Amino acid sequence: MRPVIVKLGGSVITDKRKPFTVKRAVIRRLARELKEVWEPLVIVHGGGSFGHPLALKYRIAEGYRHRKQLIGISHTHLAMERLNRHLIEALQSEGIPAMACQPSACTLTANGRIESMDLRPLRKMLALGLVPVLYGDVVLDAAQGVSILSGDQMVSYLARKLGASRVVLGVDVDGVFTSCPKKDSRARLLRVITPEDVELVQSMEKEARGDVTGGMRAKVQELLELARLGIEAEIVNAARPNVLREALKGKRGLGTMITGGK
Ligand code: IP8
Repeated sequence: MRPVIVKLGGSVITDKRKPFTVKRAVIRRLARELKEVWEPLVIVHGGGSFGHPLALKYRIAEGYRHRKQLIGISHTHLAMERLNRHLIEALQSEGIPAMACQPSACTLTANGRIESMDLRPLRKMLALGLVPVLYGDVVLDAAQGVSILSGDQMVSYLARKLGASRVVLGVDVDGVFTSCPKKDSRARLLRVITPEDVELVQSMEKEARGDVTGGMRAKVQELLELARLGIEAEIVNAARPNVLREALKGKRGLGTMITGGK
């Protein structure tokens, strides 16, 4: 049973200009689109205006350095749980048997990279027909005390471990561009990226404003790990109605494909 793995980007489901604000109508629409996917599904979502401002304020991605960060760790996690709840409720309203999976309770990282993740409960959920919903989270880290685990890294890890049939990342632009399309009108959409495009990936934006886990480059790098193993992924615009649904149902070429060969 090879699941489809989807990431709902924080910029799609939250309003990044306003702290702790969800895009309710978008979440409801995405829940309707996800309802049309018949294969076993694993959903992961990003932090958007819930997790990132707090993670930034308490410098959690840099590791544990001071007791004052503890309350920040607690707040960051709770903010992610709140966002997760919005999503679960919307999915339930569509009849999707969604169930939250708390990454910080089953994952350890070392210097920000997943060292271990107990996937037994998640596999059981899938076998039963439940839809696990995970999220970028603050997690305990063997080397630096704590770290921020991005939804993107989780998607890549889960796809490898679960042998995903399809991986789709929903973002709020049409895919991966030569430069940021929100700032540069000459930005060109890239249709395919392969492991050979090393220079291209290096030239991509390293950081996204207000995000502690990196910009498009980090996403592409995570997905290239998968491409090297023969698991193709696509980055599509989930802010446009029905694009995510079509991508999840198997349509290719709607955004940027990250694949093993052109
Ligand atoms: O938005 C980050 O997840 P991402 C989660 O997938 C937190 O990078 C807690 C900032």
